[in-house]
Amino acid sequence: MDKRVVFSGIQPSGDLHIGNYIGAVRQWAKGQDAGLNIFCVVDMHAITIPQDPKTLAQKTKEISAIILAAGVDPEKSLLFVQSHNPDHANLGWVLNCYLSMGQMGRMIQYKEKSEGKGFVSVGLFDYPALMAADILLYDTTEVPVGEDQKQHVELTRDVAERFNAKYGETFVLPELKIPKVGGRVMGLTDPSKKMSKSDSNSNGVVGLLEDPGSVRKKIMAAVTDSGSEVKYDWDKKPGISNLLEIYSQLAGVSVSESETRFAGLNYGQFKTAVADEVERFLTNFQKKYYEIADSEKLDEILRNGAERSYEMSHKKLLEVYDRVGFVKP
Ligand code: ATP
Ligand code: LTN
Repeated sequence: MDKRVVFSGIQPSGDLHIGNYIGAVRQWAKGQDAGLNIFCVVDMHAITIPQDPKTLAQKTKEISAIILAAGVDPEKSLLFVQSHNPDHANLGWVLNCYLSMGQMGRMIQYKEKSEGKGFVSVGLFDYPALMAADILLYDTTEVPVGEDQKQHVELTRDVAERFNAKYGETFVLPELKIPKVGGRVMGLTDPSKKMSKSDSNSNGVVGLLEDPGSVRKKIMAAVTDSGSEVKYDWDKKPGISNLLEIYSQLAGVSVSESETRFAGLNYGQFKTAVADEVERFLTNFQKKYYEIADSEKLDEILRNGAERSYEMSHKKLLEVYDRVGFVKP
């Protein structure tokens, strides 16, 4: 049996964009034919910063449907909402007690998200303990995430090692898996910065549920570089290189194949071809999304995912409780 266990999570905050699709969600779908694949919509992580309750509920459903529309198949993979399985918070608490304030204070995400804020929750500081619990409950071997999550996966390995050394082999040490291509889709208005949900300039971001017509305008207005040749060269032509990557990822061809296709075209003609491809992709994607979002199946899939995840996680939680000396009820 394939012992590979893949676990990844995504927060139900903000609007998902093609960077999230290419760099994360689509990669999940691609890998799901081998091993056990578990994907979690991490609503408990989302409330580490203030959220409007109605929006959080709506985004939780929306992101779940997006994950399914991107090809994650509930027959092959598990998809569930973090707050539906109480084991995550319970193990998070235990792991809290094996993590030091010093180590947590060094987390870059915490520093970035707390900077300049009047109110910083203890939850934001403690975010990585809950993330470690998510991962360690399932004997996860691989965590496909972006570069920005590297430090959190390293912390997960550290706490697992510390626990194993004290109590005996309990947790499997997970490996970080950053996608080789598409790991960093850049913004359309500033190709030196990654496309990001929290970008204040929405012209740089292509939302997955955005009107394909207005996305077309954004692509046509995307920042290009000096010169006139369509060439893949991140140093000299970051704007063109980013569009070439987006095109090749969505059209399913290599970057060099795309370069050959566009040889001899000017920037305007090239952008029209990219806009056609993005528009085609979004139209198809949104059709699938609305079929799923409008059906009653979604709730059933999430309920089923939570039940199946609990069957696995609860065994691990009870093992941990036993190790630390909690008596059985
Ligand atoms: P924010 O900017 O608010 O932090 P985000 O757009 O970076 O949000 P996350 O929720 O942090 O999105 O990330 C969800 C997943 O999408 C992660 O695995 C992350 O690595 C991936 N991801 C985010 N932005 C990009 C991008 N521009 N290119 C490729 N992958 C991305
Ligand atoms: N911190 C991640 C989301 C996340 C996650 C996880 C990813 C929460 N728990 C477990 C992988 C495994 C983020 O912000 N992208």
